Amino acid sequence: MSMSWSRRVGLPIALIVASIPLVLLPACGGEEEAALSPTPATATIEPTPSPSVQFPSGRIAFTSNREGNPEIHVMNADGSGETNVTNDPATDLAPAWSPDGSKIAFTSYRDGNGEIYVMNADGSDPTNLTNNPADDQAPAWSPDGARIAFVSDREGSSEVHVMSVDGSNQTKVASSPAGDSDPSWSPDGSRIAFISTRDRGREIYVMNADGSDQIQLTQDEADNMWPAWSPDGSKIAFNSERFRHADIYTMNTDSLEQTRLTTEFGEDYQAAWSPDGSWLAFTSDRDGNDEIYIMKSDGSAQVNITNNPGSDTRASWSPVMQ
Ligand SMILES: [Ca+2]
Ligand SMILES: [Ca+2]
Ligand SMILES: [Ca+2]
Repeated sequence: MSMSWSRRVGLPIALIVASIPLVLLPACGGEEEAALSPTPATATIEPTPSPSVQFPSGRIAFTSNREGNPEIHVMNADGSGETNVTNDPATDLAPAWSPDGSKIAFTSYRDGNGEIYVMNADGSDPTNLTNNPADDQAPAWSPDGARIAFVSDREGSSEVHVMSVDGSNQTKVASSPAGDSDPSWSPDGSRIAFISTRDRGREIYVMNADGSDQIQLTQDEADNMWPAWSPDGSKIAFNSERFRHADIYTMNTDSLEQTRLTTEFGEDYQAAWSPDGSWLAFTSDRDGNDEIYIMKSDGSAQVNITNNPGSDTRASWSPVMQ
């Protein structure tokens, strides 16, 4: 009798017990649960920035899918005044400001494959610069405004290319059988930092802008990605997964000494410098989905400035303070 009872109710009880954590987790709603949850259920929680944080000025472009597909958005550096400037049904991502702040280069798939586009900062007059059937992406504007570095797989593997801002003179500058990506110019325009997989994982390298004198800067078991040269040239910000999750680091370009800036649970990546070098924008999913954060360049005052359930990534800070 008891065996029969337990057989009959054993499965339902197990199902009920198993379902309790699923029911209770969203109701618990603490910060730890929110950070651990893969869903954006708690994305509307407002951040609680320190009242002492004085937001920097300037504008930040970023990629967001909050309106249904990836678009370039522009906002003030305190998160206000956010505007979708591409408004195209295709995927638009990876904004890069021109040095004078008047234009934004970006990657778009509106023509069927990745192309480098440039538009005015208000989104007007988008123009395809690459016009190549291969995948062209990850634009980076040279500090003198004359050239744009980008990544293309038009000859097989992904390689760093450079072109004039009108799309002419598209030239491969770095070549290896491995994939190279994520170019970032030094502020004097003489060198380009980039990522390569030529030494197993992803590592950060620098080279002269013509591709010569390639030097490996990071060498460890973790992936090191997204180099961003500081405006004074003294540091390269990047992210590394050496402590399991991606964190933002800076590296002194002379001593190669590294400083870890983020320690929160979650992925912190894609650092971008403010024009005066005192702030960094970056992407973090510590609040449950990708958001743009800013922090001071010593890692203090980390604040979520997007607070949107969509995916908000790839910040680029306008070089012009306004
Ligand atoms: Ca779009
Ligand atoms: Ca293309
Ligand atoms: Ca978001």
